[in-house]
Amino acid sequence: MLQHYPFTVLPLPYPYDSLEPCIDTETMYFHHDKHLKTYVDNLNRLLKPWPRFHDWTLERLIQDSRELPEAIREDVLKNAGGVYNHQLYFAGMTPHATQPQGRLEKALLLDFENLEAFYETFYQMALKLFGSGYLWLAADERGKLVLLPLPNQETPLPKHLIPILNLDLWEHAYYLKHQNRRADYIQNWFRVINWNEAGRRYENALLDAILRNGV
Ligand code: MN3
Repeated sequence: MLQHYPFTVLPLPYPYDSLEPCIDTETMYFHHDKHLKTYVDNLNRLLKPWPRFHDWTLERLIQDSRELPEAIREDVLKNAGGVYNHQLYFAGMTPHATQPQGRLEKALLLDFENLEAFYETFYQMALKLFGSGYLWLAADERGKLVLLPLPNQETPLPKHLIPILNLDLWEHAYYLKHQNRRADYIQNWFRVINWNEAGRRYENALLDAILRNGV
């Protein structure tokens, strides 16, 4: 994600209705065209009077937020997080059935024993997350996987963790179809995870670790 100001709403990588019946068309439309767009518009509005940040990527705005003027720091962080997290969430789903493969599959088996245990741990943590936020699958600097609940639009980046996959647990992500039944939403999301995209992100995380630490 090397975009910078002015940020745009990236189109969904699949049709709005293609995740049915797991995620309904109306939710996808509102979530992508309204919720994400609001974060994009807010971020552009905040950055407009500050040309020296116009070549900053989303990652940099989040990671180096301490360098931002205090007047806009918190709001930029919130809205850059909102854009970053939603782009990851939408890219992390697909209408095509996928399974963890390659190095990511090996890492999941190493850290969770088997895939069922991974899904069960993820499920329990996603159920428990209080209020609005995301549950993250992320990799640390040595490639070890961690599950991390974060509130609101926080991201794992400031913790030196590389995001692999995230589940949006704000009610707007599921309320229209599932109302208060978060458990059903989590189970349905499991069926549309884009493991190819997650695997690609994990490979890149490992590559970054090698480049950083030397072979
Ligand atoms: Mn959302």
